[in-house]
Amino acid sequence: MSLIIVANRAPFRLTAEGLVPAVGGLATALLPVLEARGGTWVAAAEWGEKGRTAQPRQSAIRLERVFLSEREWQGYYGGFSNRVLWPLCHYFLDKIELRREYFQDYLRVNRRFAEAVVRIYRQGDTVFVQDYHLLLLPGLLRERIRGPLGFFFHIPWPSSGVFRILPWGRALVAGVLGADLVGFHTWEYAENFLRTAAHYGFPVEGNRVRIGERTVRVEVHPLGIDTHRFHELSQSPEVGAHARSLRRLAGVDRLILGVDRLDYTKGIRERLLAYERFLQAYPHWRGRVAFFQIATPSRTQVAAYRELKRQVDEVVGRILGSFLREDWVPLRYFYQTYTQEELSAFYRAADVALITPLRDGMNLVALEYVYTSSEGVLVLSNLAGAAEYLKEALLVNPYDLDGMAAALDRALRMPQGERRERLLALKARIQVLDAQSWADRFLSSLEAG
Ligand code: ADQ
Repeated sequence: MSLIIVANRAPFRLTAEGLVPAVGGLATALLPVLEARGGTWVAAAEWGEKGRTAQPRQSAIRLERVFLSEREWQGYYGGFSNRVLWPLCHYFLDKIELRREYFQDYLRVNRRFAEAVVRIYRQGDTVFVQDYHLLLLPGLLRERIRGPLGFFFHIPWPSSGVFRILPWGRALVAGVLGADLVGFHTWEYAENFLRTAAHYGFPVEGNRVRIGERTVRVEVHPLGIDTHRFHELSQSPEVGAHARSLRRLAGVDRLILGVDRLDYTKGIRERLLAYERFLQAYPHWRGRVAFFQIATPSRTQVAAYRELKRQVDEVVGRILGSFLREDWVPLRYFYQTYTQEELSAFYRAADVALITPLRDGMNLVALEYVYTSSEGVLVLSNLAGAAEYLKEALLVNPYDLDGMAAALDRALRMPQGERRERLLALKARIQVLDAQSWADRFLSSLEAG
């Protein structure tokens, strides 16, 4: 019996040799189980004409494409997923653009995904659906398949009062309840979901929700990282040499690092403002610290993301304008994508990681930093899912600029003994959250059902 994984995107890159695994949370977590059990990944078609028929190089895995018109993609992905659900679930209510056409495209595309799954489904297969792009899919599949059906939501499920802003809220919750098992990163999200379901009239008892004759289980399964891979990177001599060259580039005693997709949920602008305030309030650090902020280009078609880029560029320019000296560059801003090795060199070079999203489902960068660093301090937003697990980090409120500036000062002054102790405790917690064990835990619970 094989496994069918359904996600908006496929975890592959197209190369001259065909499709090879991409680097990333979902690829790491799910490709090994898919390869071990054999099965299919269903995703929206990408890579244009060239990639129309390419198949993954791993022989046990097949890719099933869902072909969408440009208009459908814009409405379903650019529209309902990224202009409605994404801002709503991260509590950015003023960024929501509620439009009926977006929902119609979202429904149409979820139906297309359902047809693709039904085409390849065989009795006894397990189906595992990913994330906010496909909320309606479990409901659409339930009528047509019998076997175990799981759903995992990777971003925060907001409080029911916020979710109810959506005119289609009930239909979306009923869609999710098509699954047998629904997973979230934290208890907060699971409880929010249960309250939302209760609000729409679905009976809730403990972690179970009834819909018609069926009972749906809701569980918490936090996703982690590939701990084996990041341990290797933490030991690699090449990565170490690159880390040393980054420190030479910084040219100061202490290096601070931020790494994010350029997304308004990640709190990049607020973090830069906090750094500016830190340099004002703790002037003795001037000339002795440098901040490297890496931002990966993301969703550049959406106006809110272009506006964010403008705002971040402006603050970067202002900080450099106020503080840059001939012998000191207080801030470097890298607007680009890196390989995992390159990113790890930044992690190893940094004395402090400032990971301060305004909201975040989990935040894997925080885990990657801790696992790769040997003496660093993690300053983490208490509004990231990861904060529920990483108790030994310095937790901050990402909206409180003074609080963040003070935490940065404390992190930079922390004695070596305390840094090591906290880091060891954090590494132990992250080991338990390993990405592959996440997939095993979720699937065994689903199949034990
Ligand atoms: P994201 O919002 O993308 O994921 P995150 O969990 O931090 O956030 O994952 C980002 C990944 O991208 C990390 O593995 C990181 O290494 C990589 N990355 C970031 N910047 C990069 C760069 N410049 N170059 C190369 N790689 C870069 C969503 C949710 C999260 C949730 C995950 C998984 O928003 O809350 O943790 O899914 O469920």
